[in-house]
Amino acid sequence: MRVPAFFAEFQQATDNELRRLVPDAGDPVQRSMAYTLLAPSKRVRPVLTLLCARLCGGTVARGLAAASAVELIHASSLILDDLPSMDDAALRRGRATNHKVFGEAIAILAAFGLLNLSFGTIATAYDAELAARLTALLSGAVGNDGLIGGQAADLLATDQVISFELLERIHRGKTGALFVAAAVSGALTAGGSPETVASLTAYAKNLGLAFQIIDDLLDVEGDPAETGKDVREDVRKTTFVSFSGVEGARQLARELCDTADRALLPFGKRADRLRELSMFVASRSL
Ligand code: GRG
Repeated sequence: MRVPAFFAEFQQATDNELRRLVPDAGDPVQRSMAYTLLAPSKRVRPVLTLLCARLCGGTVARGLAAASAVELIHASSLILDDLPSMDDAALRRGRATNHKVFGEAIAILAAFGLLNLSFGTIATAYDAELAARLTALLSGAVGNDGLIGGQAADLLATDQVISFELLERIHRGKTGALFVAAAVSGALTAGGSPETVASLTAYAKNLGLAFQIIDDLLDVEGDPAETGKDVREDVRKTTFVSFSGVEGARQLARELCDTADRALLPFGKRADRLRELSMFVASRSL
């Protein structure tokens, strides 16, 4: 399976900007940053940012710094997630995990380097008012109500029986929060109205959870040659698949994508690309 054809334009723009921000050269920390950041990725989150920017009448050029900042945060989280003290993973983006190549100390510094660069990129790309709004948005997505909180709850739930509500809360933080920030940041770079931002928030919230459910499914029945990461990483965790079974999880992801699409009704045909994105998310194998 491939990503939708329209991804190419956004992936290319993002990749070029990320290569400019973090050339694969220089000291070990920079090479370690580039190693994970520039490895093959679907770039779903920056694609979402740029689609939302366009939907709100903006351009790829103006949305690109926000899209890159979101991807920098994502790459940072992947390095941390794979560490021996977290998921202890060996394969990521089709390559040995960052700490396996650079060692744990450099990998941790590289993750901080990417996170730091994300906020620096926003600060230098936009006027003070927009930069402040985007910084607040992204720092909220990274924080205790987002990636960090979700990850902590996920780690504490290892080997524990947890409720569906807690499982959902974990993944709304670990995965959903950055999807929402990706969509909203794109809209803000294009001056999207509060109503538009609310609709895109609802879309991205549901899309992000669906994305995570399929991620759980791929942990069970995915092909590492296609996903580029280990399978059976989640055996000690409650997942959407252990809760609902393979078919139940797939159905749940479809329902969430339908709910996501309903939030796009106010945009009519202008949101067709976002509908294509949710169709991809519901059926992806990579
Ligand atoms: C301080 C940034 C920061 C994070 C600390 C480690 C952590 C807290 C959170 C982990 C978040 C995490 C890795 C969630 C999993 C999200 C997920 C489904 C990743 C796979 O994303 P894809 O399929 O990967 O989009 P590619 O490689 O295509 O980008």
